[in-house]
Amino acid sequence: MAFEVIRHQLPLFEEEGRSAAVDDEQGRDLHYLPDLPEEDPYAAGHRTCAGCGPAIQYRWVLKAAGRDTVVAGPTGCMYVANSTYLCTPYTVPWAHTPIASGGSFTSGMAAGYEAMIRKGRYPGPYPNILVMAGDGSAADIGIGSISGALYRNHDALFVCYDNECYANTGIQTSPTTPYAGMTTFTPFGTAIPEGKKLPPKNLAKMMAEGHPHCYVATTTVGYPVDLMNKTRKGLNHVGAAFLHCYTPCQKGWVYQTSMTVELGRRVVESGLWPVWEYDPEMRTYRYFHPPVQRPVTDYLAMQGRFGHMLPEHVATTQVAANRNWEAIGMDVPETLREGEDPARHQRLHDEEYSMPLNRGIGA
Ligand SMILES: Cc1ncc(C[n+]2csc(CCOP(=O)(O)OP(=O)(O)O)c2C)c(N)n1
Ligand code: SF4
Ligand SMILES: [Mg+2]
Repeated sequence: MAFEVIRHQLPLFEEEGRSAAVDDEQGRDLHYLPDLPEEDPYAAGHRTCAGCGPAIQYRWVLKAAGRDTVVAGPTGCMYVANSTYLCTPYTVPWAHTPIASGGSFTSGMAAGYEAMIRKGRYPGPYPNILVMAGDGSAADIGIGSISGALYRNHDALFVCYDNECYANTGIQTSPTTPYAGMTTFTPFGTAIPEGKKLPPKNLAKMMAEGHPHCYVATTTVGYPVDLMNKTRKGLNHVGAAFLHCYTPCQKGWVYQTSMTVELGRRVVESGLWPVWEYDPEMRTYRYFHPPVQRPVTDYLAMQGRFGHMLPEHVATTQVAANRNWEAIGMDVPETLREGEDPARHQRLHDEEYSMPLNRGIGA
């Protein structure tokens, strides 16, 4: 006899007035809410850097998932910095996987729980099963195993915490490192003044277009309620889900440690990280339209990794942002169009900013 597999349906949090969907003065800072869960399956005491974006993401995702959760973590900062000998910050079951195997390991967990529940060997309900992999894992070394898991539609949430570099091994470039982002493998110099020459891989769109039966979404640590709700939607979706989260790396990007969440908003407001949701039933995208549109310099100037940029590099980045605005159905203001002209810029170091808060060291 086969037993029924009962699944959780996690309620969503009220978002209105709490995200960047409202003006700065009204709601930009109203993210820390009394009705969010008190539990922290990712407890204090880990050893990530101060201001670590991936650690913030881990905390919010596990808060949203709750106690009945099993989580896997492929090799990366969030494995190494979180698990010293006999000690992890998790109060839920956690397992490390090789960097390439986050998808296959999580497939096995999902298939195993299903089979055990059906056979009556696990009382259920089906737990929240998720993996949180870095960009080096999810967009590069382990993309095959995650794509396979999405394709086979295992009932799990596959999260990429994207700090836009291979952080744990010394800030090397990854496929999601942005154009002109300086890493230890993309130094700037006379031969290649921009540092990184290539545009970033559009991982989330690849996942949505390539696996149209899956729930896919993007988010950032700048919008905790959005992050938590998309976590819950991904877990509630019966089948595979993929969440791509922008998570600044203080050490690799060189910015003031208190600015992690601010970066998570400015990257959206400057058009460099479109926030959206893909609905697998309707096969449509729903794009978030931020109320503020900033020049890319408001974002770039906060980070030392961009401090070397020349006028033409800033203009190239503004071109990319403007194409993103158009792609998500927003008008491009005249001032931002003018920013496509290198003659409108100076070296990033000498640029003026409309919101000159906290310049990155070296920028
Ligand atoms: C097959 C394989 N290649 C290389 C490594 C070395 N390695 C360990 S952590 C890491 C960086 C992973 O980067 P990412 O997934 O982006 O996570 P982050 O360190 O940025 O958190 C690398 C390359 C490895 N463990 N396994
Ligand atoms: S190097 Fe970056 S990703 Fe790694 S722990 Fe530090 S801030 Fe976090
Ligand atoms: Mg990384």
